[in-house]
Amino acid sequence: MPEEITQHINFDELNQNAISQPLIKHIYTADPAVHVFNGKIYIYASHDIETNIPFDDLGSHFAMEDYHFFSMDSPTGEAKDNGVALRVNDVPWAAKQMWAPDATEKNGKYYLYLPAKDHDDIFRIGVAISDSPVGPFTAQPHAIKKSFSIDPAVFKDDDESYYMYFGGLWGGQLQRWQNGKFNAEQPENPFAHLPKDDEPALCAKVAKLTDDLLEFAEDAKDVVIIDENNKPLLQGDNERRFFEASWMHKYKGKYYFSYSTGDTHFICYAIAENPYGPFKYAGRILNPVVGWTTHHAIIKFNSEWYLFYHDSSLSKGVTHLRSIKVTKIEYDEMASSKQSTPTTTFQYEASNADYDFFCRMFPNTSANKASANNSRQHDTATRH
Ligand code: FUB
Repeated sequence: MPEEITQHINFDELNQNAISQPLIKHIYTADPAVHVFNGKIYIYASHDIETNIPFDDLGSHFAMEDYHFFSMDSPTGEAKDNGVALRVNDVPWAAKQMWAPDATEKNGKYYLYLPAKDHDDIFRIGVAISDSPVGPFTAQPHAIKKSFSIDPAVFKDDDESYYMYFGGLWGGQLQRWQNGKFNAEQPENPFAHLPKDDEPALCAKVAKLTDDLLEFAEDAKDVVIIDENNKPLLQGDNERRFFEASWMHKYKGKYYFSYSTGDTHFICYAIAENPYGPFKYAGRILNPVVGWTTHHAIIKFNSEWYLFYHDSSLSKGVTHLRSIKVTKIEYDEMASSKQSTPTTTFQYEASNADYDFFCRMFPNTSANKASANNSRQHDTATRH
């Protein structure tokens, strides 16, 4: 962690001006996946920890070992830590790096979906089950067959079908699965096997789940995001193309797929008529936050919409020590009704206020600068 580069930053001032404060301060938490079960809010989070693992662009320093999940009576209430819900040592197939989880409910049982590296250093996604939304969870002996990569987001549609959206580039290994099997060549190189800039972008994946929610009911399909000309986004379009952190929600009968653009640090979204897409690119939800990664969840609670996200403000810029926050969002119906292709359906000025302040702290910040420097080993502070 190159401390000297963050020394000029007044994090107290930055944090005071932030639109939201960390929900949880006694441990570091990240990658919120959030659901409302029986009228209560549950946050399924990564549990960030300090390690001695050197930074790299594979994210090896994100070496999380367990999960804690949180419950809230309302988005403005306290986030209660319900203790350790699952440890990596209790997952037979998993060796390390418990990254962003998600969960769902069916017939009174709770299903946790967890990505972790297996004993061959390959990211897989497994399931663990509990009678309680906060665990403890019991892991299935094997990962989901034909699962790969990271960041599962499980979406329950109105017809009671369940879909998993997943995938992540670089350390998330999605680029290693282009031919249906793991490409192990150049294991230390996060950029190996990526498409060229003028080729179609790698897509997140979607697969319907079996009735017991334990396996894929089909081979995973591409979540294609198309541009204003109905052409798939290109790999070089890194301010819009998918990188990681899938989330799905439904609004007025349409499917909203949202995701992180990774090395340009935006949360963007795209809209489709059905859960498989294609999804038309529609705009940004969240500008870059403090820290390299950005990851979010969108929920409806008591008729209002909320964005859960994380940043590294509490740790004063340490990119792998993050904290979950929440803020209200609104749909900008005016903007979307004026345009045949909506560009900004969400109104999230609060995020822009944060971003403006952030730009003043880091004067060279701009989306273009962010995209020019794509190294994951730097935190946001060191990028500028
Ligand atoms: O927490 C580890 C990784 O960082 C997640 O899987 C990504 O979405 C990013 O937030």
